[in-house]
Amino acid sequence: MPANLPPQYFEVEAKYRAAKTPAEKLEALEEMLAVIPKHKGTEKLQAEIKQKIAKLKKAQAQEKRKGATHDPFLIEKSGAAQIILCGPPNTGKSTLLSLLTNARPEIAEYPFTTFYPTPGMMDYEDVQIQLVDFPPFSGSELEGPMASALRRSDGAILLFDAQSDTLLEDIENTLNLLSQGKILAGTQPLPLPSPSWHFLPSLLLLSKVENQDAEEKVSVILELYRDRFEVLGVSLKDFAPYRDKVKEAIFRISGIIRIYSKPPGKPPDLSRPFVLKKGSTVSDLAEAIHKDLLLRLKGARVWGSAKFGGQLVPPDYVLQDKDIVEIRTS
Ligand SMILES: Nc1nc2c(ncn2[C@@H]2O[C@H](COP(=O)(O)OP(=O)(O)OP(=O)(O)O)[C@@H](O)[C@H]2O)c(=O)[nH]1
Ligand SMILES: [Mg+2]
Repeated sequence: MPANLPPQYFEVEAKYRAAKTPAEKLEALEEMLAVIPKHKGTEKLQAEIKQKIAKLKKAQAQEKRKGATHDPFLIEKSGAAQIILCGPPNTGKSTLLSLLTNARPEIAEYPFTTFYPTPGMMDYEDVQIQLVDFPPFSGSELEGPMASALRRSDGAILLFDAQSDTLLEDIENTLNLLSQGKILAGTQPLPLPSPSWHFLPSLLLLSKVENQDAEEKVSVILELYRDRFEVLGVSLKDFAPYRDKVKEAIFRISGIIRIYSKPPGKPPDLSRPFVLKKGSTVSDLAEAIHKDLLLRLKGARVWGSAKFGGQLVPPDYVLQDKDIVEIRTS
């Protein structure tokens, strides 16, 4: 039986052939099915179209599932802490990553260069800290995956261009965007508006500080935000004089301490610290060394933060960065 197809059908068929994306193809196929006369002569053609539609729909569903599991902002943590570099476009985030790690992100004079988060490893004395270069914040909304990544991280560097004519606005916009994701940034812990909020340890870094005007702006920002942030002005063009200060500041917000364990009667192993969270106690260290150690723990001798070297301290003694500890068991 002849198909006797109407001209309308050939129009949508041409559209189908011209379609570039699977979504366009699917749309054209559905139109073809709608306009095709439904009689015996077109049954075979109808079946073919339906088959093509089913195939495309299946592929689309698969893509969606893949997309759902592939979140570029799910950055696997490595090293002792993960710190995110974020802020408005073109402030030097990628430049900073390239100066402090071996990562080689794209850097350009124009804004919106970085599309995906890019990690790199920064050596700080005897630990490694992961830095993640973020795409710039923009618009009036903080994307959900970005907010989640910030909440999972250990801290952030909020980077701004000191030469921007709208520096104060840039800073306030960024803080507002973070607030939208219920993220409160600050260098020292701050009271949260409600328990669903998250405190993000952060530094306020100002780049492009290469003239008097920019230096004066840094002083103003320092004055305005001194209760909330540690503020540092730097030039990433001539970074050498700032490098150590910036690395130390990053370490301070990372929320970690390094503890060197010392076997009784032997010198400490200063090459491999135990990395613990700030506020950790002798008990936490014992647990990190070996679970069984905790059961037999009596206390420790501490060199460093203790009043005198080798002082005996109880299990709940709070350790400080670079303490040397000799665990005492029963
Ligand atoms: N003079 C000067 N230029 C800088 C400084 N920091 C960055 N730049 C320049 O600013 C431009 C932007 O640098 P990027 O590192 O790509 O900035 P970004 O923040 O990663 O930019 P987006 O990915 O677009 O958000 C580049 O041309 C850099 O060379 C600085 O401290 N001084
Ligand atoms: Mg970038």
